[in-house]
Amino acid sequence: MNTELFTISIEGFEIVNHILTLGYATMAAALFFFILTKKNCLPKYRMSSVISVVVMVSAFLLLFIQKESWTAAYAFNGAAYVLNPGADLFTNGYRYLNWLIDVPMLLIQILFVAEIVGSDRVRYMTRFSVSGCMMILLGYIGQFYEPGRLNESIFWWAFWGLASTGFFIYVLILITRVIKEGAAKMDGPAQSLFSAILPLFYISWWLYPIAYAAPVLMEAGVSYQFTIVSQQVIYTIADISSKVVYGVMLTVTASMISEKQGYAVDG
Ligand code: RET
Repeated sequence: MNTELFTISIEGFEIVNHILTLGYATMAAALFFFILTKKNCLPKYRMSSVISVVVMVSAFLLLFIQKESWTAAYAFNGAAYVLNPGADLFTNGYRYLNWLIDVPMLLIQILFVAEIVGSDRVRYMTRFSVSGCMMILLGYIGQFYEPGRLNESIFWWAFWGLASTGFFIYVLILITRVIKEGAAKMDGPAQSLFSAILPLFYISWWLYPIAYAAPVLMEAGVSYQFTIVSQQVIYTIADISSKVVYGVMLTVTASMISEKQGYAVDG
């Protein structure tokens, strides 16, 4: 193996270390936010906060492991960071298993604030869970063949990535419908805030396939270091916006519409 190819500069190594730490520290901080603000809304909306708590715990653990995996995979050779002989390779695989929990949770969470109830809720829950999990599982298979890995195969990486994208498009169609349906029941600032979740969703969720595709840059001659560092930066921005910012927007919307319905937070 040509380990030269896998050299990371001090700056590159530290940026990834810092950004992964920022990621799990944000999840830990937001965990407290969701617990402490749970009672700011009517009981019918509280499942949204409960789901955010579940997502925070799972993301905290994953990002912590991800950072440990990063520091273990490389060793300082006096000038730069190189692959640590005998250590496990750095892998994004854990992320996918975390998404398997978080993706259905994030998609189901919004149904409570959008007040989609009864059989409609069950239908959306089923469609979201099945398509969300399929999207992740197919992407998980594909990431084993990522360009730059020892067993790279551009064909299989693109094949599974495209198959996964089919389910992603379906998720986007469904979420657009849910956000429009929910917003139609609201008015004033709550409606504006809730509607703003749609662009946030589109931007933050597209970052994941972009990070998946980033290694193809290496085929175009971009360095391993630049590719891997930008991939981790993109993932972290995506994680913070799709889980934390999204959850906070839902919590604030829920408290606004609760107040409108005469709910007063006591204590
Ligand atoms: C993959 C594979 C390549 C094609 C597509 C993908 C989409 C991933 C998405 C992930 C979202 C994750 C979230 C996690 C939050 O915890 C699997 C990278 C389309 C959209 C929101």
